[in-house]
Amino acid sequence: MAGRAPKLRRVARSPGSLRFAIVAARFNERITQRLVAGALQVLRAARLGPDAIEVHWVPGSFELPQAASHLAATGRYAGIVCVGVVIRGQTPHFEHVAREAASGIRQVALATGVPTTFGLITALSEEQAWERAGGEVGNRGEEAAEAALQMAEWIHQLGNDRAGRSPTRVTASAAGKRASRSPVRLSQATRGLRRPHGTR
Ligand code: DLZ
Repeated sequence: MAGRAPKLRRVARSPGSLRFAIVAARFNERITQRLVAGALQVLRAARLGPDAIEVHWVPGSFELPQAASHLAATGRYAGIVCVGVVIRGQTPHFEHVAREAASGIRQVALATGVPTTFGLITALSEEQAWERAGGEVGNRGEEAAEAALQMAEWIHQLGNDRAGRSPTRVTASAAGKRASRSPVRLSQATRGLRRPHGTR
């Protein structure tokens, strides 16, 4: 049975300089637009700063991991939400694109430590895809945005987040500018969000 998007809660205060990126695949763009809208809605509900959400478009889902990797390497983002729509066609192309997107996104998250979430629809038909883009079966973009917020918060609570503070590769002058920024307040962004299953 298909899953449903979690019910979202809003948060009370602005976390200032915290940034999130959405990376979206243009293939099946009309459906992907719905995923982007869902992700934006969740991130805006978290009351991030006015310039804190960026949307980057790439040609197809295959390119999502590479784009996410470049974004993560900047050290500017507390989370990256990848969205795309892969629909089964007449050839095994579907499997290659879906598999590489999934494993590439996982690799970016593990290699960089930046929460990089999987907001892809992998569907057998266009109808199934629409159902998962704000239809009967929820919105994969919303879910991936909420997962990014929750992971960013959890990493912050561990004291392991570096977003907006000390990226690994920066010039001396860029490092100076970063050091003068106010610290990231992740808990403000995600306060009130649903906790993962099985936790209190
Ligand atoms: C080529 C291709 C095909 C057949 N199907 C999809 C799809 O269903 N969803 C998607 O996001 N992208 C698809 N692509 C494009 C690839 O992701 C990629 O952009 C090209 O293979 C170029 O690398």
